[in-house]
Amino acid sequence: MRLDVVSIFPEYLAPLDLSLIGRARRDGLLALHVHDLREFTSDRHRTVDDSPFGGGAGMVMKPEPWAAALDHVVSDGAGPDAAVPHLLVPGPGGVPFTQAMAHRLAAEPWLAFACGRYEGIDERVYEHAAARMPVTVVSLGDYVLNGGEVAVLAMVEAVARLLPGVVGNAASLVEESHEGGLLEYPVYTRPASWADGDTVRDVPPVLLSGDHGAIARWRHDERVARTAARRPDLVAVAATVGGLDDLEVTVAVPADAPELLVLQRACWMPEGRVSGSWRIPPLDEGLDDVVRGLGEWTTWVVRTPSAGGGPGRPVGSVRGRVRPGDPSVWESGRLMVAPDLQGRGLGRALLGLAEAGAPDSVATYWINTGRVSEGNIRRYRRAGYRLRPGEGSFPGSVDLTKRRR
Ligand code: JD8
Repeated sequence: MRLDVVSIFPEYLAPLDLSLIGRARRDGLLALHVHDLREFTSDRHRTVDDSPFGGGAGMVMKPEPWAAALDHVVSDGAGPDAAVPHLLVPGPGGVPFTQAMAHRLAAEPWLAFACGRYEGIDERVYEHAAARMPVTVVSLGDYVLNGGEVAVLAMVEAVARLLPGVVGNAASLVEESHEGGLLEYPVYTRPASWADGDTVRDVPPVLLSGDHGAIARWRHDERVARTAARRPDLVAVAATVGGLDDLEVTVAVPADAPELLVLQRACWMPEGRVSGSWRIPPLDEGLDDVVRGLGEWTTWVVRTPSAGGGPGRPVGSVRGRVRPGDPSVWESGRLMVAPDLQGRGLGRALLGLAEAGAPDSVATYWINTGRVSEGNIRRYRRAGYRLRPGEGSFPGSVDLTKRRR
């Protein structure tokens, strides 16, 4: 990959000589060219800025030096891999930079970055560039910096570390935050028992157990809990389903159990009727069973927007877990949508939410429903599940499985 950066402070990019990115450049895994915008000025004061038309505070970066600099980058880098670069211009008003964007950019042969300063770059420079190459205005986050250099440092590192061979063990790229929608799990190293002054701090015993299945489950549960606590927005995937705007998704806690029990009984009543038996677990269970279930499964509850400070109405729920004893299987269950809100796609979104919580050890998704629940069976088939032959895991039920892509 080739990277070009244009800035009036080229020394700002010096940190990219260091560490993994520095070594990757020396190993030829990527070629980084930093250009000083002032090289492309034509006056003896090497002027790059001027006062803004229409008045206002600060200065604006002039178009001519930028056009000359970008044209130089294009002529200097054009080659068999790419005729023009993808130009990325950092700006507080840009599209958010994300891990997903980093992956997309890492797949491109040539990126160029234009670091603005002052109040920004004359808007006609964006038009000049867009007439020659793809241009994306991108923001590092919802706060204001003094220029684009810091954003470029972060974006170059986030993209370059995804290039083959840059990060020694690629496996460590997998279970990171923002890969797979969950934040990372807590990490520990020696000593297993740390005497921190007069406080002894021990590593969670499961990590010393050698039981990789249990360790995978613990790490997954830590990721879900941490994500729910710190970034509930990351689990709000079902936010806008069938006209149900701004639904709030949280990981259920014991306080949710009474409402979940009500929803559960309401949702399984039809299945009880068609199966001719009320003795099915969701209808048989009491409040204690629901609370115990919250301890054995990760359960998500979807509520309408909280009005007047109190929690909104629970309109759906689903739970998921790694199958005890087999970390390659992810079990989803208790998929429920309030009867008056069924048929809007919330069930499908909830199933996706549960599947998204599966740790990397999982290769197969599993779900179970009543043998006579044609509606559920049809829905799960549409979601890619296959009916397993024979009796399901519970009397009168069927199992369905789906291989993880
Ligand atoms: C590029 C000039 C400063 C911005 C007047 C302060 C990105 N997430 C981000 N926050 N800020 C930037 C950013 C700020 C920049 C430039 C990026 C070029 N400035 C300007 C407008 C208000 N000053 C950024 N990515």
